[in-house]
Amino acid sequence: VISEGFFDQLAGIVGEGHVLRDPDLLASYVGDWTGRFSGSTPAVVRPGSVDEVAEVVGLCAAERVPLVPQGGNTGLVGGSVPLGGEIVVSVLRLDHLGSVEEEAGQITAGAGVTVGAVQRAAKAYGWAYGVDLASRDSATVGGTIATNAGGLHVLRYGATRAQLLGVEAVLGTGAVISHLGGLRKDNTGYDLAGLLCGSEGTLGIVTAATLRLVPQANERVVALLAFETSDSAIAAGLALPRLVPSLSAAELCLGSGIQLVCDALGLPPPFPQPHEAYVLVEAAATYDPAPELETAVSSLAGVADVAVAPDDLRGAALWRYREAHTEVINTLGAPHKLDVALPARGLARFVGEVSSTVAHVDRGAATWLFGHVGDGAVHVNVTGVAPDDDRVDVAVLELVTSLGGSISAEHGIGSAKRQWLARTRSQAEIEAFRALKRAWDPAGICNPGVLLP
Ligand code: FAD
Ligand code: 2HG
Ligand code: ZN
Repeated sequence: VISEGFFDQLAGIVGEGHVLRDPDLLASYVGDWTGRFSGSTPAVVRPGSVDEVAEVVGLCAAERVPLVPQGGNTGLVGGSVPLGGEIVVSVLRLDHLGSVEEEAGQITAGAGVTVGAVQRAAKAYGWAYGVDLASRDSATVGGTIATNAGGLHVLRYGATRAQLLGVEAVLGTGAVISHLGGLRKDNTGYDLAGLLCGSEGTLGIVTAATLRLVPQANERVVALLAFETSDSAIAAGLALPRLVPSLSAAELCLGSGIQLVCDALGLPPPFPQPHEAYVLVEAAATYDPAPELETAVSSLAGVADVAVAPDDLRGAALWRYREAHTEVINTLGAPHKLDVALPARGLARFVGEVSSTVAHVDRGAATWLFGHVGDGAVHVNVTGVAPDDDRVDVAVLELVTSLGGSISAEHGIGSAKRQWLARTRSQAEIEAFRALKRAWDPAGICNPGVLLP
């Protein structure tokens, strides 16, 4: 039981108006984006500076009060909500965005700045941010670092970890570590930013980061390729990064998912006839990338039809068929989300088998597959299953691990997959995780319900 004095002390740090306790105000902080995970909290605290974050964490550590750091609350593995009654530390007020360092190609941003805001700032100076995802206008710099978010351009620029030049963070002890100098070369010991990246709020709270920017590639071509079989679509998705130097995305969709998106949003079908599978491709460069994409596509086997966007508007319309999958699947009820990666040789077999694996466990379940085929990853969404019935999760993850894959390609472990960590990380690795956790969060207050089994 937390004493009233604790909440008074919190209010003393951040101001009374930034300690929310009214149940109506708490609602949006305790439930996750998918609707599958919801908890409760005695309070949401909204610090406005790194010093306030440090005082809040220090107080929580002293009083042994567990906390969940939260950014945009778009995470998909139940890691951003207080499932164990923790207090929520929202970092959305850490929204200071520094100016783009034009020559160095970098920017320093507060943890609460959205990815979309970083992208827009970069664009204004002829640069771009290498990470893009459909949640861009809610997902934050801090949240994408904490989850090492991937997104649509990993095959070109890497995931969030590859963009990090430095972070500022408050560890679970309340200590502030800051390394925001932004040097491209800086080989001076442990990569603390790299460790915080993907730590899912279990080691501390990221408060700011210096991010590398990438050159803007103004010439762009977007095309949707239709295939008669998912095998040929997957083979194409895996081959394209090698064939097209300017490739910036290769995304798989299946006929059933495209049909669902069209029905839900009232969109026209992309082709006169439906096809079993599709790969959405984007190439971007400082020269016209269309000829090299065209040459590559003409060498692919099993292409049934091709739609090339003549302009950006039509390009965005083609992207909509792919990007809308997440929001449209949500209309069917809270999905079970299994974001997995497979070795290239096992991906087609996985995609071919996973729907029947799910149906075998639960005949009423529907399986939706889409995602970053160019990275060897696929998003498995299962609808028609109760939120707390994890039999299909078990069956899908068993199939993934039996084929040598990873139980999380990019969304993280969260609370949803913590019991599965030992399937992809060895006992020695997990012990190293725990040692780090003990050192950086000795009171065990930072997101205690996620990541570690
Ligand atoms: P939150 O959801 O608030 O938190 C996520 C995790 O990070 C939690 O464990 C939380 O405790 C921790 N955390 C948050 N902020 C901090 C901080 N400052 N310090 C320490 N820990 C913190 N993900 C992808 O990887 N690729 C995609 O393509 C993608 N597309 C998406 C599309 C949609 C429509 C949606 C809804 C989600 C998508 N996601 C995707 C998932 C999600 O957007 C990412 O995981 C994102 O990184 C979460 O950022 P956030 O600010 O919303 O973090
Ligand atoms: C995407 O790639 C996101 O669109 C979300 O990672 C995936 O909804 C999902 O399962
Ligand atoms: Zn994704």
